[in-house]
Amino acid sequence: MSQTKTEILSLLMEGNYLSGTRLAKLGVSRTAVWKNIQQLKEDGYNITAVTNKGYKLVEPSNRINESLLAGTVEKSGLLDQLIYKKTIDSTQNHAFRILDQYDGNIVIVSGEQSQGRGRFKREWLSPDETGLYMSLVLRPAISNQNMIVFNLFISLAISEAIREAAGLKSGIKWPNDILINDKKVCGFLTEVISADNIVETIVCGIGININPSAVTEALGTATTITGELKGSEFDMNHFIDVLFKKIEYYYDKFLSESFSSIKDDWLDQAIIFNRDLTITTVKEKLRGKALDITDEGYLVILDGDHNIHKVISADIEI
Ligand code: BT5
Repeated sequence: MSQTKTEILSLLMEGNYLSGTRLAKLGVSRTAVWKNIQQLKEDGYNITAVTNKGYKLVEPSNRINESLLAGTVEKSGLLDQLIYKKTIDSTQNHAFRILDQYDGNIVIVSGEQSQGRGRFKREWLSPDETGLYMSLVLRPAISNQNMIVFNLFISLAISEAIREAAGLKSGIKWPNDILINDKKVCGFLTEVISADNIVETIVCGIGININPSAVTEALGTATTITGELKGSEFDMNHFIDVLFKKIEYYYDKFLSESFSSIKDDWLDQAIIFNRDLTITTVKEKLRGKALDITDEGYLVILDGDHNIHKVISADIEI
């Protein structure tokens, strides 16, 4: 991703006409500027050129694209590196392939995945240009024990971003889904590399359905942000901006504070309480109701025989 393209985009996003002279101050030739403008158009930006005035951004792109993401990563206090692929097997797999090649925190994003994966080798359907598929590579150096609540912070970050930027009432289905109207709009999975009881690397893969597709519709259990908006305006730039800011905010909080600092907000958005649940853990299948979540991140379940169970990871059917 060229620095020039990001700079041109941020100048255009300011909303004024950009003359050739102004753009040439970037230290590149007019031809290079023109080429970058063509690439931005390919990324879905509607840019016009008016004689004697210069280029103007008529409408920002509503597609997830490298230029947009590069600008976001540049502003980020959390992320040092963006890796963008038009298509890939899985951003999660790619993260594991390349994480030793870079220091710092990385985000890998792809326009589509041919082998997107969920937990327990399940599939994550990732059709072209309909979703945000990304993996965050983070280097926390915390104890394994402290890692347990990570998903709680991330789930709140994603759900808040959807609520704030899209105005939709999303809800957190513990442990790793975000739903709208009881249908899955986002799934994430967290994998770690740890040694001597210290988590060295977190690889958190997040899939968010943005636009409807036949593939996800066929699932029957999935939904998308623009599908739920039913034609109301959706600003992709704003959504990406808010999402990355929320992730940064809640990741900082995760590193410095306990779950109790966000528990009330998390409970407000959780949708697993006051309903009958079927909970499948590695050990057993339970039917019951969720009573609470502990500060350590355990979900407290009351089963039909009035026994209390504390579960750390499970699949939940609502
Ligand atoms: C998850 O697993 O929900 C975690 C999904 C993580 C996907 C991201 S995308 C970027 C990164 N790269 C990857 O390869 N993966 C991550 P799980 O809880 O196991 O849910 C999987 C189940 O969700 C499937 O069995 C389907 O029932 C359903 N599903 C599959 N694709 C879906 C989609 N696009 N939208 C909603 N539900 C889907």
